This record gives sequence, C-alpha cells and structure tokens, in this order.
Amino acid sequence: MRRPIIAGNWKMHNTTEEARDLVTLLRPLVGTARAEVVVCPPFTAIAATVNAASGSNISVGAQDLFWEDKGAYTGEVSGPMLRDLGCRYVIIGHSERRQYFGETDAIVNKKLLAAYRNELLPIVCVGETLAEREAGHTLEVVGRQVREGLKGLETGQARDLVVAYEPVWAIGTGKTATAADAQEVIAYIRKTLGEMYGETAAAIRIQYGGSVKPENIAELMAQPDIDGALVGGASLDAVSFAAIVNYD
Ligand code: G2H
Repeated sequence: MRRPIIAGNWKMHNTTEEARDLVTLLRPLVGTARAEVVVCPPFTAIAATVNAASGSNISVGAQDLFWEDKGAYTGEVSGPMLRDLGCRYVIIGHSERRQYFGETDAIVNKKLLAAYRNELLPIVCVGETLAEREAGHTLEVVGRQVREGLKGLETGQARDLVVAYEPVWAIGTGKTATAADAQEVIAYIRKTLGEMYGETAAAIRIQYGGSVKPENIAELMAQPDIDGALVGGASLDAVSFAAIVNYD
C-alpha cells in the first residue's frame, strides 16, 4: 500500500557538471525501480539536475527552503523559487540544519507549512542525539519533534507527508542503527501519527536515514514500518545509490 521512496541527500556536494554526470549515470541504472527515486542536490545544482533527469523516473528535491515566499531575507530560497526550478520534494529539519543552523521544531513547522502552501512534498527529518539515546529519551524526543514539527497539518495533507527517522549518532559515522532499533522508533512515529491523523497514518511513508549502504538496505526495508531511506554519502556514487534503490 505504501510505495517505497529512496532519496539521495547530496548535502554540500556536486557542481552543476558533477550533478549532470551523476544523473546521467544513474538514469539507466534505476529506470525499472519499483521504489520512487528522488535526488536532492544543493540549490545551485537543482536546475542542472532537473534538466538531466527530465523524462526519467528520478524526481528532484531541495535540501531546505525558507518559510516566507518572498521578501527581504538575504541568502534565503523560497518555496515558489523551488517550484519554479521543477522541485517536487523538499527536505525539512535535517539534523545538520538543527545542529549547525539552530533550527528548532517551531522553524521546522513554519517550513513545513510553506512547503504545503507551495505544493512541495516535505521530507521531515527527526532523530535523537547519542546523549538523548543514552539517557533513554529517544521516543520522547522523536515524539516531540513529530508533534511540534507537524502542528497545524491537516489529515488530508498528512497523506502526502514523508518522515525520515535519522538517529543523529548514525549520520555519516558509519554506524547504522540495527534494523530492529530503527523499526522500534519508526513504529513509535507511526503510532504518534495515528494519534494525530487516525487511519491516514497507515498511508504515511517513513524512511530510515543514517549510513544507509547497499549492504544494509535490504534488512532495513524488510521491517514492516520502514518505507524507504534517506541516503547521504552513498548517494554520491551512481552505482552504490542504484544498488540501494534496487534493493531486494
Ligand atoms: C543522514 C544521511 C542522509 P549519511 O544525514 O540524510 O547521511 O547516509 O551519509 O549518514
């Protein structure tokens, strides 16, 4: 019932030329994937990526957006601008945004509402730090991020939402949560969504993110509540990202 969605988060990597080359290599490798395929380049490479992906099954997402549609906000990029470039998705509240740029749940919420206002499909990231996990606060932290981040989102809109559970201690560190750990938290996220949106929660896709690789994707995807992955490092190489997309 939920179509898997595998998204590559390129972070601050790839010039326009590198983006074009990567998508050109990727296109034939993922052409028959049953999962939905998304790549999220930096703002500067979005246009080149959309162009290179044109006519393929690869959708393009941004890594962030600003919550206002226009105005005197030097350096920011808005929802209408991303739509204009051909973006379909937008990542919101990635842990690197929370950690290095001070994004709070309230900011995530404003960005989420801006995404919906502009018909961009949000991938909302949540996840606990190592200290929070060791203190036994994982479910409390993730539950709060979901409730606060999604405030004001209506049930009819929630169906299109993608949530990414990314334990901060597993991001770019080579440490992956075990599939069972990831399933436990993701099941809790779905339970929380159920309290907010009733049976619509069963249609909401929830990804796992944090050192996903060709070697661990199958086990993660075998978990009942894991509907895809948000892939950082391994999405920068066409062959490894394709191996993740074509998991079996
Ligand atoms: C988590 C993930 C992608 P990586 O940040 O969002 O990155 O796969 O490199 O851990």
